[in-house]
Amino acid sequence: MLRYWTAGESHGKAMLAIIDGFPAGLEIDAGLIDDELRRRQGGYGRGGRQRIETDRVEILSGIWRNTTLGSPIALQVVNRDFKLERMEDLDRPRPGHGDLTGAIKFLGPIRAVLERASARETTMRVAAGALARQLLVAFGIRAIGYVVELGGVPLAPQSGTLDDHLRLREQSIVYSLDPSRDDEIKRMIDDARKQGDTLGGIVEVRVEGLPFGLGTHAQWDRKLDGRLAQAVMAVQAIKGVEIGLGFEAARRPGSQVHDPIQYDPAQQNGPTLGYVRPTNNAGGLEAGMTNGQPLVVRAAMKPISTLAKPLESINLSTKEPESAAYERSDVCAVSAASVIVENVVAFEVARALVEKFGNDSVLEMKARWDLFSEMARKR
Ligand code: EPS
Repeated sequence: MLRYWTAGESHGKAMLAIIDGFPAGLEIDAGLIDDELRRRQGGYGRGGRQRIETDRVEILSGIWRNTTLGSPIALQVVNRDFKLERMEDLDRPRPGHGDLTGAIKFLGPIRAVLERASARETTMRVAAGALARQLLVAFGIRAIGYVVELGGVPLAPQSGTLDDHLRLREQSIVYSLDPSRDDEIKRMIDDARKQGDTLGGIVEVRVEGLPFGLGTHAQWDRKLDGRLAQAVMAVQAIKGVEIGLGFEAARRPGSQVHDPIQYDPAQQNGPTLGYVRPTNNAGGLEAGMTNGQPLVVRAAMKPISTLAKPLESINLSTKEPESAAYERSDVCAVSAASVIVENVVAFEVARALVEKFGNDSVLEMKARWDLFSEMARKR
């Protein structure tokens, strides 16, 4: 099984990830991991911390001569803002953060909880995902994440190819596919900053080139839709996950939801095997399995809970009402969330890929992929 864990506190020495079950024989480009880390640090609305950090991955194990060994891969990103030993505790929990609940649950300081609850940890989810997507690319599978709504303003994805979308996203300061709206969005984020407020939004991830049959209908904890929902929902500040039409499907009759099945022999060598669908309302998943269509996942991010103009809270020492604590933070991290969700989704897809085609070596996976494609075309 391909899986990973992370470790590290926001202002501790370093952030770490251990990736276990990664197949042997894949050439890895660490620069591609750094590219994703850099993107995660960007997007208009980030705070002072990102001017301190320049996240770069160090590969500590599992890779030899740029090639995976099949043994656990350890990744590290050093925190430049390493100051945990000198940091004070907080006494006024911030509504929306884990401060109050964590301090009570662990019977300890708020600092002990917030350091790990911090979205700094997503550095390593991105690093693990950016590694896993190199495996996907070896099979012609590509993912893209972008912002589709910010502060309540829709930024509708334009039609076009994945490469068109990559170019548009590159131009946008908030990683949307509609850079013409950037000025308006920038003003909105600036206003929120002036008012000591924060903004949330919605991000979308699209994965193309997926074969039929990743995931399974057969058991609840192996259904790919379920796994994606768990992985995405577990990203800091995410409050909702949708696949394909998502909640909108509940509002329409079945005839306007389900994607008709057609056959086009000209496409039988592509991921659809010729079974084309005029719509993709299912978002690439039926019964927890990929159906040859692009995977489409959306996630809703709440506004960051650290407010420069703090909300009402209680001083835990005196139990008297006081404003919540304020620590340096971001005004809007929805762009960063698009990078995080993109890489988290990529990891889950890679996990499902090795479950179907094996995780000993990339060579064996490729042979099994080819055999399956041939057999599936004849089905
Ligand atoms: C965060 C608070 C801020 C953010 C941080 C998440 O950190 P600091 O307290 O050091 O200013 O910048 O996010 C990151 C450091 C990051 O790399 O994304 C929080 O409380 O969740």
